[in-house]
Order: sequence, then structure tokens, then C-alpha cells
Amino acid sequence: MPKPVQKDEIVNLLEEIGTLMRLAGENDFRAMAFDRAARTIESLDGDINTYIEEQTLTDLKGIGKSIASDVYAYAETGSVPVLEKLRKQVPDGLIAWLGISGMGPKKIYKIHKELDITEIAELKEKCRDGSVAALPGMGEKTAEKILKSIAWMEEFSERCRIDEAAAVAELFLEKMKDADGVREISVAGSLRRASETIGDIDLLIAADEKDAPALMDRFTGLDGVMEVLGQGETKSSVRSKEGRQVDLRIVSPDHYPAALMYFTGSKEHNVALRQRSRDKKLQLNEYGLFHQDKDKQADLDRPLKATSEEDIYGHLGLGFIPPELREDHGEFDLAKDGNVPELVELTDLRGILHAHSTWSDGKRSIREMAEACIERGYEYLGLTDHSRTAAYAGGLSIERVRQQWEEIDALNREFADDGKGFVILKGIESDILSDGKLDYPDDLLAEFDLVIGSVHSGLDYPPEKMLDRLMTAAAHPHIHMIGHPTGRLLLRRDGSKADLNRLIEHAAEHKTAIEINANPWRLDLDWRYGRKARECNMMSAVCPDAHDVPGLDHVRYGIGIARKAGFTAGHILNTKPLGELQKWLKM
Ligand code: DGT
Ligand code: CA
Ligand code: CA
Ligand code: ZN
Repeated sequence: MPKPVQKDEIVNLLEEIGTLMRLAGENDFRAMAFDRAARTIESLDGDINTYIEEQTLTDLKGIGKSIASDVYAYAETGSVPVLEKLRKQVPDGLIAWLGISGMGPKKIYKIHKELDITEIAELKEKCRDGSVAALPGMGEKTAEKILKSIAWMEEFSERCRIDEAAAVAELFLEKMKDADGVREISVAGSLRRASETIGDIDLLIAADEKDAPALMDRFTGLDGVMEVLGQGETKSSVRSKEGRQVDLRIVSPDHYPAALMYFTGSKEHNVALRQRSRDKKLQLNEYGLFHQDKDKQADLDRPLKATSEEDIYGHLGLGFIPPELREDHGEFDLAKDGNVPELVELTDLRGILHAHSTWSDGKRSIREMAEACIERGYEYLGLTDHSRTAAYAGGLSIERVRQQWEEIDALNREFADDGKGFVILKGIESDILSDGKLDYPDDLLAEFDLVIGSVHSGLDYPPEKMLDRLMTAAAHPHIHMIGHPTGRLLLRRDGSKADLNRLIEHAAEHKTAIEINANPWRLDLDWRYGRKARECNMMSAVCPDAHDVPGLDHVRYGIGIARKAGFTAGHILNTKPLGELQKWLKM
């Protein structure tokens, strides 16, 4: 019997085969067939397992006999001969080249074959000495671009996006939490602080000394471990299969609160706390909070009693400071009478704003997106497909907008009749044109429930010009919100350097919100603007910019950023119940 498979699993499998075929220099038509099959399965409506059980995959357009039998083999045995063969055939070094932005598998194969090199170090050398430029169809410019991309990759490869780190951390947590002797377990470090990118993943366990060695053995021996970087009695580091470093520290239960605080960081927050401790004639370290001895050292015989981080903050005259705020970026000022205001939480979100459907570049129908929102307990979906200028993303002509509204009206009637109390708002993600204008005539814009304005072209405008564009858009009478204000892609592409402090003031004056785009590639507005935004009473929203159903759940990362920004539910539009939101949008 075939094992049940996930659609994504098969899509990844087919894509990997296609990519490796190109890296192996095989006929592009064969590779393209795998790409096509991947697209077909990706957009498949029914359960793929039915097709596998009944061996009817070839009924689908774009799936031939040979690919179908590869998929059946995978479901049956968990592996595919052609893939195994390719993995052996393609040098590991070449696979790393895929991380160089702008380097597709075809180009990689060409350079690899012509110059007989497989390592990135060799590639750099050949770019520098003119060999790459001399290849047919390459030239100086290409060589320079490759070098620049490699420099980028090397600078950032030590860090990763938060969704990647979270996935690895969850796997390790899951496998450690029920182990014998674990009294408490938590992630710490930048991941616990919800930083936008993560260096390494830090885990902390409270356990009795006698249980520590076995726990360390378990950790370094886990399935997800590719390489043990170091193993000690209280600290070990491993590299996960995904290439991420994971550090585990084991401390005794009575040291756990101080250790959790210490290893959550940030370093800067810790420094400020230690200063605060000394001001109170106390000493804080990773083992606890102690009275000072004569030499102003920690008197280890006189610890202050603390069973939680909250207790330690309490001794220092502070309320609990949520991990997201611990950046020494104003959190101590934010705490009035020692207490930080209650930050927005994931469960505060009442609805989704900023999502795409198959009407533009989304992968799911409006109904599917709406039903996924209902399943997650949301009250509304502000659907915002792309506007007409975004032709590359299937932007909507005026005529298509009106057709989409008919579909939305019909769905809303259906939801009302079913008593679901769920509403789809007619929204648009309008391109902000080069002069700051929006993408439709005003009378049409006025008819939308929700207008988000985003820059998708001319991202390289000089900062002043970009600011002008954004300011013009923010003052438009029919705009409600600016989308991803800098356009950055984390670890890939810097965003615009336009002065967002000025945009924030201006947007707040015009009652235009600026979103926190929760897509883990973006996390834009940056949390560092939180203080400015709060001072100006700017509204924000935590927006998934979802292009498929899993994309909706990216709001969790946006909530992390909103909390880092110091935002309460009151700062976030999509915590409002539908009626209040509609009132705000009409203001
Ligand atoms: P990352 O890994 O670069 O994303 O950032 P973190 O903050 O996770 O840094 P990491 O993994 O080097 O260390 C975890 C925490 O341990 C850090 O946030 C604060 C604490 N820590 C590490 N080294 C020091 C140090 O030298 N001094 C102080 N005060 N704290 C440290
Ligand atoms: Ca870390
Ligand atoms: Ca670390
Ligand atoms: Zn969007």
C-alpha cells in the first residue's frame, strides 16, 4: 500500500528533480516536464492520494507516464530512483551555487562545465581572473554581478529568516520536551525575541545534574542533526540538516529563570539590567540575582528568591518585560511605573487584511481563502488583489474588478444566509505609480472597502524621490494603508532608504495606516519605527500578504514584530471587530 503523501511533498520532489537535471546538464525539455508536473500538482483540487491509489495521475494535464510512475514509486518506497541517481551525479558544491541570487541551474551548469569548477571559492576566482566574463553570453557585467551576489550570500548565510529558524526549533523542541529529566524547556536568544532574522537557535533546558549527560546525548544524536559542532556537560552545539546551528544549554532548575533571562538577551538588554542591578547593590548573572559582597561581587550565598523571570524583574523594580521588547530600544521607558503596556497578541486578531486570490497572483480562490479564514476563527477577510499596472502579477483591469465584486457579493450573501457572520471586504493592493498616484480613477477607488497602496516598481528610486511618492500616496483621499513601505526582502535585497520617520508623521496626519507586512521575507514596517509610530498615533495592521492558505498563518511573525514595536491591540487595525473596522475605513 502506498503511504499517504502531502501535495507539497510531491511538488518539492518534482522541483528538485527538475533542478538537479539542469545542474546535471540534462536535456532541458525533460527538466521542464518535471516543472510542469509540479505546477499541475500544486494547483490540483482533489486529494493527490486518490490519484496515487487509483494510479490515475496520467489523467491530469501535464503528467506523463514516466513522471506518474516516479510519484507512485515515491509513495510506495519513499524514494525515486531518478532522484537518487541525480543526487549522486551532481556535485554537492554546485548545489550551494543555487543560493547565489541570479544564478539559475542552467547558468550554473554552463560555468561548471566550461571551467571545470564545483566550489564557490573557485567560482570567485574565475570571476576575478576574467574566465567567467570570457564565456560566450556572459561578459564583464555578469561576472561582477555574480561576485556581488556571492558577497551578499556570504555575509548573510550565517543568518536565516525567522520562519526557517522557527521550523527547526519546533522540531528540536518537540523531540526534547518529553525526554526523561526535562523539567522545563524553552527557546531563548533572538528567536524568543522574535527578531526578523536569526543567527543561531538557542534552547534551554532545566534538569537535575544527573540527567544532563543523557539529555545531551539525546540532543546530539537526534535525527535532525547533521553534524555535532561541540558537546559538553552543560552546552552543546549542532548543525541541523537545514544547515542551522542549534545551541542547547542545560541548567539546574534553580538557575533556570536567570539563565532564561540571560540567554534570551539581547546582550544590550542584559547590560542594562546588570547596571540596574548594581544601582540597587545587586548582582545579576546567568545563575541568579544576588546581593553584593564587600567587593561588589555576587555573594553566591545570598541569592534573591526567584522562580520566574517575572520575579527577577520584580526585584529590579520592573514588571515583566516581554522577550520581544528586550533590545534596549526604549523598553525601560515604555514601562510606566515599571509596567509595560499589554502588547498585542495573536489571539487579538479578528480578521485578515491584505491577501491575494487566483484573480491576481494568489494560488487559491476567494472562496478557499475565505473558508480558511473562517476555519481560523476570523470575522473578515480584506481581499486585496493586485491592480492593473502590476501586469506581471495578473493585476485587475477595471472590468475585472467589477467582476470580482460580483463574486464577492455572491459569497457574502452565501455567508450571511449560512449565518456565518463572515464578511469579505472588497479591497485592492494598488500599485503606487512613479508619481505617487494610485492605479485607478478616484471614483472607482472610492468604491473599494479597503485600499492598500504599495510600491512594486522603481524600487531603486533615490530616497527623496521615493519618499515623495509614498507621501503623495499616503495623502490620497481614498487610500487606507501603505503596504510594505521599504520593499525589502530580508537577507536578499535592501529596501528603499526613504525617511520613514517623515512618512509615519505624514501618514498619521492623514489617517493612513502603515502595515506590518508579516511575510517572513519582509517584516516591513520594521519594528524599530515603533516608538515613532506610537508617538504619532499612527495606526498599523498585521497583514499576512497571503498568496495561499499557509501564508495566512504568517501573521504570527507579524505579531512578533508588532510586539517588538511596542504596539498594543489598539494600534492594530485588524484587532477591531468588523463594525468598528468598517467605521474606521469610512472615516
Ligand atoms: P543571533 O543568534 O545572532 O540571532 O542573536 P542572539 O541574541 O540569539 O545571540 P546569541 O545566540 O549569540 O546569544 C544568545 C543570548 O545569550 C544573547 O541574546 C545574550 C546572551 N549572551 C551571549 N553572549 C553574551 C555576552 O557576551 N554577554 C551578555 N551579556 N550576554 C550574552
Ligand atoms: Ca542565537
Ligand atoms: Ca547561540
Ligand atoms: Zn500583496
